[in-house]
Amino acid sequence: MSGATGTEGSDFSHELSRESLLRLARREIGAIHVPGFCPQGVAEQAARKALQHDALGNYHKKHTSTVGRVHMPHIDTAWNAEKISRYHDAALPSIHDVRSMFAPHLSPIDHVRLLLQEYWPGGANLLRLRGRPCYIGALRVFQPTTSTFYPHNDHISQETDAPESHGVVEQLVANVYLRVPDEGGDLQLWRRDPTPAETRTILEVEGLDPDSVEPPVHVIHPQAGDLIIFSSQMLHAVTPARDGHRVGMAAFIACKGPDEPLLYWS
Ligand SMILES: O=C(O)CCC(=O)C(=O)O
Ligand SMILES: [Fe+2]
Repeated sequence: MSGATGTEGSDFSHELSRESLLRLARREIGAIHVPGFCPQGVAEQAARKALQHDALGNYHKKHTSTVGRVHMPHIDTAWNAEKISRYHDAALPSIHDVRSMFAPHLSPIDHVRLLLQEYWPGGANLLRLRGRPCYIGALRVFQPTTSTFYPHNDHISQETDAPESHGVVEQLVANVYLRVPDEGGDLQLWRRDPTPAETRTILEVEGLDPDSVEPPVHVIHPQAGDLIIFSSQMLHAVTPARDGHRVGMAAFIACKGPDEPLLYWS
């Protein structure tokens, strides 16, 4: 387990900037970890609301189904036309609802959106698929002791074949942590993509047996309020919490090259 200095060393940047984003997209660094990106009181206010939210449901998965989320993320559309349509209908009202959970403060995912727009050479924008806006800001709830994400990766081609998803050269994911247990709930990062055989297993059963993979390169125990951005195409995992809920906010970021806008969604 490590804090901001443990295994991070020179493989992490601790500021979100034009330079750190470009270096992350080129895989010259393993992550951007900004401690205290969001004030802890603001984070905790939203974590409390997430745990009581009417739209708190589970991911539509077999193995990660104990991980809750507020509003439907795109992955749960599962290539189903009716669900895709519902997802896009709900996208903007869901964004506005999540924003209101942080009011009167700035939502940290909105803050990330603004900084990406300002720093990335080609700017940044909300992803639209077949012209329709996506949701962003999915709140994830890991239950005490039972929720885990096995080693896996995330790529837009697993979720959609819409024309706007073509040409992605790197996919990142930004997580803002709102509540973190004292023990467990660690983020594990490997510095490699899955092999073709591992990719097949990830698609079939949502993740790899942790014993089938070498130890992770980085193990991070985030603090409430931290922002961590890393490549979602490389293997990563979340260990079970030990003594409480783990609540985070996640957004994927597709990168088509420095001069093209970054595209973000949940
Ligand atoms: O909650 C985390 O620390 C990362 C979860 C994850 O797998 C992701 O954001 O893609
Ligand atoms: Fe992931």
